[in-house]
Amino acid sequence: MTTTCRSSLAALLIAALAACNAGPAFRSTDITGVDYGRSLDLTDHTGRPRHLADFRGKAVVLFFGYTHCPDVCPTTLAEAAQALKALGPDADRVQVLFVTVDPERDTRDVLASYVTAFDPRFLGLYGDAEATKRAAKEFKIYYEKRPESAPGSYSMDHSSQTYVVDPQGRLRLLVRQDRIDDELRPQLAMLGEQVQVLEERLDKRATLLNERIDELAGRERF
Ligand SMILES: [Cu+2]
Repeated sequence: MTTTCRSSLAALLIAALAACNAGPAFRSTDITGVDYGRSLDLTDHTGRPRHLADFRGKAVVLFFGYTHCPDVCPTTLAEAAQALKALGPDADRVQVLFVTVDPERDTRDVLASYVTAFDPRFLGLYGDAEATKRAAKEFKIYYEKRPESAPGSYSMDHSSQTYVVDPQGRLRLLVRQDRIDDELRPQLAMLGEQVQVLEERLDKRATLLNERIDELAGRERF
């Protein structure tokens, strides 16, 4: 599982956002409760130190790759961009993170122009060799330099899975490559409905809470 990292990101987004049991069954692997993928300490392409906790409140779509990747990474990023577009305003609840496994060539500037070309909301993350190793290990990502015929040139083998971390910061899904693109639209539609239901529920709760506060405040006065 080292060459392609194409996956149906929409499925991930939906599953991560649909934080209720009534949601549809997703084909991605539910890895809720695993003891890895709990932290991430890297720098984003604007130079800001980033931790997984920074993204609480958003579903995080996380994958590891490198900008010289000839096919897999650009395909995945393009798919992610498409998924965000299809989410419309709900895309504000999603953060796509692209962690480079090739920090030697993927400098901050390279990452910045690469990821934002797909979607300006994407964040590229990088670290030094040690930090990269730690991040990859934490998420069980394999990567290795593969020298090519031209002197000094190389490609990177890397694991192809994409992860989804839920808005509470818990690693929830592992999505393997080659997920069916056909699922994209219908699942996005489902997501839209579920988000709406959740929002209505929250609105209702907020109203009830406000009424209760008013009631208590009223009592205090007498
Ligand atoms: Cu790649």
